[in-house]
Amino acid sequence: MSDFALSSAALPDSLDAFWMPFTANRQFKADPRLFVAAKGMHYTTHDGRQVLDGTAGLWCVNAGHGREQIAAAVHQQMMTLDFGPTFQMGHPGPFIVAERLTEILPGDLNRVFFANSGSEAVDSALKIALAYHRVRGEGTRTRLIGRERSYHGVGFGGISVGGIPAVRKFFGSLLTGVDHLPHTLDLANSAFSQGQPERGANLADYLEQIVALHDASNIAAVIVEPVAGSTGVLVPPVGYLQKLRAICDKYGILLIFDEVITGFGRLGTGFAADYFGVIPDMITVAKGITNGTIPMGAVFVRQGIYDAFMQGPENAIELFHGYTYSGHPVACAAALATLDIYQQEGLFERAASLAGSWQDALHSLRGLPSVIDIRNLGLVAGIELEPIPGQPGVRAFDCFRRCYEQGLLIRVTGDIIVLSPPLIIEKQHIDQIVDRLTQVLKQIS
Ligand code: PXG
Ligand code: PLP
Repeated sequence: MSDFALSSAALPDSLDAFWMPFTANRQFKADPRLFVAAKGMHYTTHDGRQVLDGTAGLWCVNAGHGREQIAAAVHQQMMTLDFGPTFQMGHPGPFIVAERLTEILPGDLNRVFFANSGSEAVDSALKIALAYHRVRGEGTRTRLIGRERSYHGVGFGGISVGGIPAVRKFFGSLLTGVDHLPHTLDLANSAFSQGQPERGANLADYLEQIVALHDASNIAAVIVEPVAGSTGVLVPPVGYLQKLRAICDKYGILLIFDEVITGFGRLGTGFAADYFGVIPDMITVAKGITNGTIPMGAVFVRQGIYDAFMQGPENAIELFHGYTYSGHPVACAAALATLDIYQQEGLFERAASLAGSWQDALHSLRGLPSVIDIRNLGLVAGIELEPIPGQPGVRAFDCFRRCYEQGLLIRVTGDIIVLSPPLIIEKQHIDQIVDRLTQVLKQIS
C-alpha cells in the first residue's frame, strides 16, 4: 500500500507544491480539508471524522465508495494487460465496454468514442460534429451553439461553448464562431418548482433567432446539459428539450447532450435522454462511467454519424482524433465492473424510486432564512440562497464549511448549494442531509 493510503491520520508535510484546481489555494492551505478514506456513503477526514457524502464526490461516485468489485477488476486487469494501444492496434476492453453500453443506450446511439474525462469527451464530440458535416460535403457548418450558465469542462472547445463567465474570460478569444442560447432559470416565475418548471419552453425558440442570424448552413451543432449541474441545478422547463430537438431536426443541426453529470442513473434512468424522451445525436459522459475510480470519458454517437465517416478508401483513417488512453484497459475494467454493479443492484431504478422522497425532503427546507429557491430532479437538488449584499458566494461558502465541520459534504457554486448523493443513499441519509442543512441554515442567517 502506498504511504499516503497508510497515513490516514496525518496531513502531508507540505501543501505548497500541488496547485489545486478550481480552488482558493491560499484559503484552503491555511485551513485544509482532506479526505483520507471512503466507504459506502461516507468519507473519513484527516482528523478522523466521518462525513456523509452529499455530492457523490464530484457527481461521480454513483454506486458509493470503496466498491470491492471494481477494485478487484482493476487489479486483475493491471496484472493481465496494463496498457494496450488503440491506434491501429486493439485489445478486448473497449470493444466489450462499448458493446455493453449499447445495451443501455437510447435510440440508435450505438457507436462509442472513448476519452479520459468529460472535457475530452466534449471536445471530441464537437470535433466529430464539425468533421461529420465536412465528410458529407457541408463544410460550411462550423458554428457551435452552447448556452448561458452551462459547463462543458475546460478544453478550449468546452469553455467556448460553455457559459460561465469566470471560466472563459481569462483565456482570450477562445473558438470563433460560437453563439449561446439563453439559460432557462427563471426565479421570478418558477422558484420552488418541484421537478421541471411549467413555464419556459419557449426559450428554445431563441435557437430560431440564432438560425435566422447565422443561417442554418453555417451551424454544426447545439450542445446543452439536459439539466445544468455545475452552475446550480437548472432544470429544463417542460417541453424545452423537445423543442430544441425539433428545431435542430428542422435545420439539420446536430444536438449534443452533455450528460457528464446526468448520465448513469442520476435522474433515475440510464441517461437524461431516456428521462426526457428526447434522443440527441451525441451524448458525452464521464464520471459515473467508472464510478469515479479511474478516469474515463466517452462520446455516444448515432450510427448514422459513424456511418457517414465510413465512406472513403478502407485503408484510410476516418477520424484524425484520439487519445493515448482512449479505451485504456484499466479504465475499461473499471467501467465493466461499474456497469455490473449498476445492473445487479438496480441503482438507476433505485434512484427513480427515491426521487419522490428526495423531492419532499428537500422542499421541506422552504421557508428557512435566506432560501430563495429549491430545485430538484432525480437525485439532484439545488438550494439557492439570497446573497449577502456586496459579498456574493460568502453565505453559501460559510454553509459549506459548517456542513463539513458538522459531518456533511455539500457543493456550493456562487450562493447555490448543490446536492447529488450516491444512488445507494438510504432514507435515513436523506433525513440526515436535511436535518444538518436545516441546522446550518438557521446558524448562518
Ligand atoms: N461536462 C459537464 C456537464 C460536466 O459537469 C464536464 C463536462 C467536464 O468533465 P471533467 O471530467 O473534464 O471535469 C463536467 C464536469 C461541480 C463540478 O462542482 C462539476 C464538474 C467537475 C468538477 C466539479 O459542479 N463537472
Ligand atoms: N504531447 C506530446 C509531446 C505527445 O507525444 C502526446 C501523445 O503522444 C500528447 C501530448 C498527447 O497525449 P494524450 O494522447 O495522452 O492526450
